[in-house]
Amino acid sequence: MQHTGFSAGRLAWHLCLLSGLAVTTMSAVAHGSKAGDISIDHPYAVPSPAGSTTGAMYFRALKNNGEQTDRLLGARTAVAASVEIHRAAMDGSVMRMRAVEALPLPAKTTVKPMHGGEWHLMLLNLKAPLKDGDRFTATLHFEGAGEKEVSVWVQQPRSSAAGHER
Ligand SMILES: [Cu+2]
Repeated sequence: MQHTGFSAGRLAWHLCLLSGLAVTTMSAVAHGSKAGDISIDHPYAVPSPAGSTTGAMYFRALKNNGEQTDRLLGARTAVAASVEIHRAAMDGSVMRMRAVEALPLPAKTTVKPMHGGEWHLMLLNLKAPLKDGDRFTATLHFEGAGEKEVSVWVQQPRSSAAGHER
């Protein structure tokens, strides 16, 4: 599914565009957890724009400490009707994002699915706006590591994947 062509997607795309501009220092305040071999570093979401029912969720990092490739297959949360994994890519001079079936987590590798970067989780049909300072739980589904419930912090973007090494 392409984002372009329906209004919710356009708003969500806006969100990504705007958040990509904010490149400052990440706060020292963070949280994390583990699911099997996967270290889940600081799940967060950005405040949803007024009038939007779409949100975007990120991680400061997902690190696969294991010897086997794993994949994030999806997530569910009470705050949204559904969650999609989205990948952004340049299409000529336009950034487009589309739903993909999984976010690959190669063995012994750290992936940084931060805002402004290649990956995010799109929260569709939010039950209520996501406000700065909110926290909500989401259950992540990894192919190898299984399911893990995490706390997601809603915050204004403080840094971005742009310019970070993978
Ligand atoms: Cu998206």
